[in-house]
Amino acid sequence: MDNIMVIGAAGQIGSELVVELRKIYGSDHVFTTDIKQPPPDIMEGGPFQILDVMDDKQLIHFIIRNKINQIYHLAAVLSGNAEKLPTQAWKINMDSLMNILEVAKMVDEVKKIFWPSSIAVFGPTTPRINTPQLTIQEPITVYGISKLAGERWCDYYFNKYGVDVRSLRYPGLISYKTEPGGGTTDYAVEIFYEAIRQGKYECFLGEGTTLPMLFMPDAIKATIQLMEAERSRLTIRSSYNLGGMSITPDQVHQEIRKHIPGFTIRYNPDFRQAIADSWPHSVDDTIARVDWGVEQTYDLKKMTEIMLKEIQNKLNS
Ligand code: AKB
Repeated sequence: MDNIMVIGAAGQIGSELVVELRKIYGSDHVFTTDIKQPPPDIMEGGPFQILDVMDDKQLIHFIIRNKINQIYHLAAVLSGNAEKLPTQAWKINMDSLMNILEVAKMVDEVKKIFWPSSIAVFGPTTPRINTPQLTIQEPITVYGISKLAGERWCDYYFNKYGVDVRSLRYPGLISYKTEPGGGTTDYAVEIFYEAIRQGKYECFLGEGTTLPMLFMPDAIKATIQLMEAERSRLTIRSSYNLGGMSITPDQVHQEIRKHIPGFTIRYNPDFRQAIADSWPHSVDDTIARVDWGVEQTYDLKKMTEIMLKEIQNKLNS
């Protein structure tokens, strides 16, 4: 059985991915790390250690000591936060990835790496509807530039050193367990919390801003599917396009109103509007479908029902 390391286990993706990985590999084989404490089930359900991926010496010791075979490197500064501290965000996003790629190159036991990219690798000159896998990429955010550079490094390490690195260009991710922090698509999580807590929400994007979004169970399934795919089936070593539902704040508002009729929304776009306006409306993930069979199961209606129910339970407990 492989030993798996998850970096960023306290985050929006990590806190849910770990649960699924433990089901597959067994709790003792999933080594979770972060610079902050994760939710109690992650802390108590298997090995956890505070670890900073920027510290390359600590990182390599951890990997060798625990005989790690697969690494999921999920730590990153997201688009909104990165615009506030551009040079720091660049350093964190790039240096952490380079540390992982170097370890994978040096340590033979490390067989596979997962690193998330994002729709942020696209920019205002990219075709916005059904954005193809291969297209113009001129991102205008620090986050997007770091993800695009990261993709090129992943491809380079695969071709030059045979490092088996796998990646997805996540759209906005919607989930109830752990809230995201500092992203442009975060409104699509906040809106559910505020609908339940306050019955009203002030949205930092305009009502008609269309972005591709994915419900977390679909994102986790796609991530594990990609990591379990036969190496020979993978034709993309930068990062696979991953689709989702194309939705606007207004559509989410209307869907929530079916459950909470009095829910009101006010639109007050901030600096994140320009970021959202530079990203695709929808993404073509045909290559991922053909290569390893990705598919989405949740639409806005089904997701809204689950989000409201689960957040209500969480706030009650
Ligand atoms: C963000 O909004 O920064 C992220 C992303 C789309 O990568 N959720």
